[in-house]
Amino acid sequence: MASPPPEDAAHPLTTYLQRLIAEKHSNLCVSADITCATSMLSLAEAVGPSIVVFKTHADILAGWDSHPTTGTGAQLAALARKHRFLIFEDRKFADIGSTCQLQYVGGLHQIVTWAHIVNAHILPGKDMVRALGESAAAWEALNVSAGGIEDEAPSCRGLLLLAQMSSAGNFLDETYTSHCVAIAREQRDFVMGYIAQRPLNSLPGDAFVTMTPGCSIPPQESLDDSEFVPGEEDPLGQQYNTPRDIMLRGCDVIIVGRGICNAKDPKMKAEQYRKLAWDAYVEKREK
Ligand code: S5P
Repeated sequence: MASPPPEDAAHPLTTYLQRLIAEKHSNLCVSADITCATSMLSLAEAVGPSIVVFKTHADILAGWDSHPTTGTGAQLAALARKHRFLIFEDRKFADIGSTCQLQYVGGLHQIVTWAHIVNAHILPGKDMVRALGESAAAWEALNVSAGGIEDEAPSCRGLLLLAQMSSAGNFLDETYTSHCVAIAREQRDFVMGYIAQRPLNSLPGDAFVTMTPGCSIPPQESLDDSEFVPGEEDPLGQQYNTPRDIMLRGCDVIIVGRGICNAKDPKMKAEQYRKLAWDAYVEKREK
């Protein structure tokens, strides 16, 4: 990988994401929590204009086609270029460095070839973050030498550290979160930000993006009954806040799964989330 960026430089994907946010008036990441590869692609096509990030769980998808140029990953990458969004594979790496490298580049999904962003738990320690970064750098070099595909997005890969989780009773306490922040600062050439419930930037050089799951619209504003209630948990301990609350905390992106995937009209629902989050984001910036 190229020499590390200056202390206060944001990761190129973070800079690009901020540009997409400003140009698309969107802080929305739709999480494709559905189990069919074709439906996942249809969802990306439908919500593409309203989003800045499309999050996948490749391992829950039936019918994944691993062909390098015509398969599911390649088709999703084409949709990302068409609608201008980043692809985030929510793989939550959590193994030793060597195994994580294999999981990132190999197997059925070959994640590094189509996902701009992946995420990791830091439980195994910081060498695993370095290991993923090395695999990303190897892919970047290969892609450049192969001529790459013409793409407005930077041809590099980024990592989000899971610094805080949305589920009730999780064990990611403040000490754990502060270790995430330390690792992010140390490896900022690859780490672009956090999955967290609030922004964690506190030093002048910090330019990490914050993406926040556990987001739902209050029932009185909801156009259908697909949502969970903010302030309450789903039956399995997921906790929700409103797009407005999350944006007013200073987070950059809301992550919404079932609230949009299970809606009668996901395209319309995505627009509703986009607008609620964007209005609150503007309000926060003007404060
Ligand atoms: O702390 C977290 C981290 C993640 S990445 N809590 C989460 O819910 N997620 C993911 O966000 C989760 O895996 C799911 O894909 C999505 C939230 O889905 P929803 O249906 O509750 O909106």
